[in-house]
Amino acid sequence: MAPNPTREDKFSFGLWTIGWAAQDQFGGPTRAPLDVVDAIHKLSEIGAYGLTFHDDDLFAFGSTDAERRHEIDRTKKALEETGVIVPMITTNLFSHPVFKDGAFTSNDREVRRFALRKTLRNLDLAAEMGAKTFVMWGGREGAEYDHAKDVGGAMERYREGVNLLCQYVIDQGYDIRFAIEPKPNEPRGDILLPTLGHAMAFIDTLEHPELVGLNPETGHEQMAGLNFTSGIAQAIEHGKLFHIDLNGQRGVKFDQDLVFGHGDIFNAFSLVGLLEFGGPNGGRAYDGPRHFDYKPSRTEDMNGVWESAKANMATYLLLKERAKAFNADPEVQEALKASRVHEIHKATLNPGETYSDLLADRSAYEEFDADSYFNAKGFNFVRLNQLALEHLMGAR
Ligand code: GLT
Ligand code: MN
Ligand code: MN
Repeated sequence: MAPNPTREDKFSFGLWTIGWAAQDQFGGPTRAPLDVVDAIHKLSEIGAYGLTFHDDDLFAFGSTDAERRHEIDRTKKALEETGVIVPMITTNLFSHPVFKDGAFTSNDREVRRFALRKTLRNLDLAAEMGAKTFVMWGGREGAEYDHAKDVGGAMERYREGVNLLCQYVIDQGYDIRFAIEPKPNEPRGDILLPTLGHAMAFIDTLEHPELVGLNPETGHEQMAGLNFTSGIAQAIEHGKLFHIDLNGQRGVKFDQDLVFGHGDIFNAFSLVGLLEFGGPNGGRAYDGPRHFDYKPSRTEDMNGVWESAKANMATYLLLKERAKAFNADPEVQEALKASRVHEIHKATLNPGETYSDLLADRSAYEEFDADSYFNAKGFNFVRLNQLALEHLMGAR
């Protein structure tokens, strides 16, 4: 049995996830829309602590100020009644036809200016709702055809846009940081900032890199054929894991947005171990929301929607239990030692050692027996991985 989630677990859900009416490219909705007030009450009941949303999830694009205010106020009331919070807000810069060639990087300058205005307005809402993270998923920033987009120019415009948003947050005194969410493709043929690595490099070129980090989505890294635990570990090492979207994906194909763990469970196991315990023997690596960005399958009715929401949290908590047991197992500790995993923390050079000292060190080269690695000195990684699998399966 999975433990019951509590607020301390910091589980949050996008309104667009549990509220997805299940329309897709090939068919209309199979479920009725979910009202935000009902969503908040139900989330509270099942043990989640947060709700997140796009501006357009709460009030339709083009709503009047009065309509907008009405929805904001009834959302705030439900939040007060339940104690649910809004840890993150994001802007819809992808649904309306105006964004068909992107938002901050559309070839059309007027669209770019409109996109910035829409985002600035949504930053005010984020501040009003107390959201500390502002996600930027640029799903329409990209192209289908190489000659249709001057990528260098587009990156300049992306940078110009994000720099402006950072300046606004600073000038308003908002306690908000940005988190860029990479995705390789879909809806565009190729999306700018397709992976965590691309986004990290981009962030380092901004005027206020300290205000901008990452919102990795596990499934998006897999869509690029990448190992998300490794990518997220590199984001942590770079000080850039500001938020996370957890879900499931089975291989390199369309964005499935399955329940967390319903894709590559092995990778999910190592990720939870990393987030909660920093990997074997490490400290807690991430303290922010555990945000599920999944789509309850089109086959499900509302009961199935809530079962799948609970499944995300249950899977996470089960993996956390398993990761803890894995770390505590003396056999695992021995296997880690045999695999020399901890030795990576020892600097390659001695304190103060220079390349001249290294060049003078005969034991490092002339006397070093490289051939002794042939047919001997294995790293025992498979044994370690089997122990991980046995813990994951509850066999230990
Ligand atoms: C959209 C996308 C997600 C992003 C959301 C934030 S919206 O559903 O597929 O991955 O996180 O804009
Ligand atoms: Mn996705
Ligand atoms: Mn996402």
